[in-house]
Amino acid sequence: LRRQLVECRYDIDRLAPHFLSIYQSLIPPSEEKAKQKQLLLSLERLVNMQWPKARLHLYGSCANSFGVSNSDIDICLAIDDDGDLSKNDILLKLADILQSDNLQNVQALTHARVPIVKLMDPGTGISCDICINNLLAVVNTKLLRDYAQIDDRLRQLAFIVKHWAKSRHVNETYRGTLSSYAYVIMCIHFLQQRKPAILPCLQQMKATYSITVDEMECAFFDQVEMLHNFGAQNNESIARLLWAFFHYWAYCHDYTNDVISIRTGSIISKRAKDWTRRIGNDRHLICIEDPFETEHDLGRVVDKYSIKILREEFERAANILQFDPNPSVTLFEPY
Ligand code: 3AT
Ligand code: MG
Repeated sequence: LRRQLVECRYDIDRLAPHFLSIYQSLIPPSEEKAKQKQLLLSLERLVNMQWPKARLHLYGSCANSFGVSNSDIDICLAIDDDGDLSKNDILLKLADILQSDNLQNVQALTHARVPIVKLMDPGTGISCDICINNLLAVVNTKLLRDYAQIDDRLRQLAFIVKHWAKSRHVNETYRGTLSSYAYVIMCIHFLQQRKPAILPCLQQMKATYSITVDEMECAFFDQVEMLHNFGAQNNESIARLLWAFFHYWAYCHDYTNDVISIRTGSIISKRAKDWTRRIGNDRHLICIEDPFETEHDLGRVVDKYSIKILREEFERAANILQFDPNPSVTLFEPY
């Protein structure tokens, strides 16, 4: 069976227009972006009345260019610890400030894994989560956004993979499947590995952007406008790439030994990272290295039950793209 599946169907490229139109239907309209910017500015004005030097940054899918319409927005409050206030104090103070404005459902979740203030802006209907000083997320958001500008096929692939993952309920970290962030990293890695490559490895190139966050140096090449032709030697269509992506995760990835790494633009071994044993809750059943926090396995949420579900879903997707007469419908059938 494995051997049969290595060559994809002869007419795979004819499916490209179907997948492109699905991609297009998922892209948020530009008015939505404008509304988000507006909300960000008005929140910043409020925050600055209390903390004049504090800044608000968008991160996550509303800023990394992998967001679909009507997503909630993720905001990071960057504030200098003036020593007196703990993170929780800041969070509670922030909730107070926002509460007194015309915002709804303001809630401080101080005990969450990432503590946040949640709120809803009745003017725009936009919901947002605000966290404190999570600058690493702001930097990894920039890395993803920069990759997206190099070749359109990354955004196309990642939108469709995220749409598939949501439809099939395998984008639920609280139930042991993968985050959207992890799926985008998997797509970047996959496009770095195509022959010829569709994406470069920005962290291995001469750094033009560098910032130190939590004593960690985050550096990469960010003049991506110079890389617009990078993938031009490769003319694979989105349909072919989608098939190859699922085929890789269904039949080719070595789950026992390999870690995917967009930081190095290669596959590295679990042994080299000492990810061969379960330590605490880290089981390393599917290994996806975070580009900056290299000791973090983005697959650490996956357990012995959910790994089975994930792999079955990768196989299902690969087989649908291989054999199904109408794959652009079947692929996303609700679970
Ligand atoms: P959705 O469109 O909301 O599904 P998203 O891109 O907002 O996707 P997530 O909700 O998974 O993605 O995460 C929001 C951001 O938080 C994305 C990334 O900048 C950061 N982030 C998420 N998970 C991790 C992680 N494990 N390590 C570091 N940063 C992370
Ligand atoms: Mg999000």
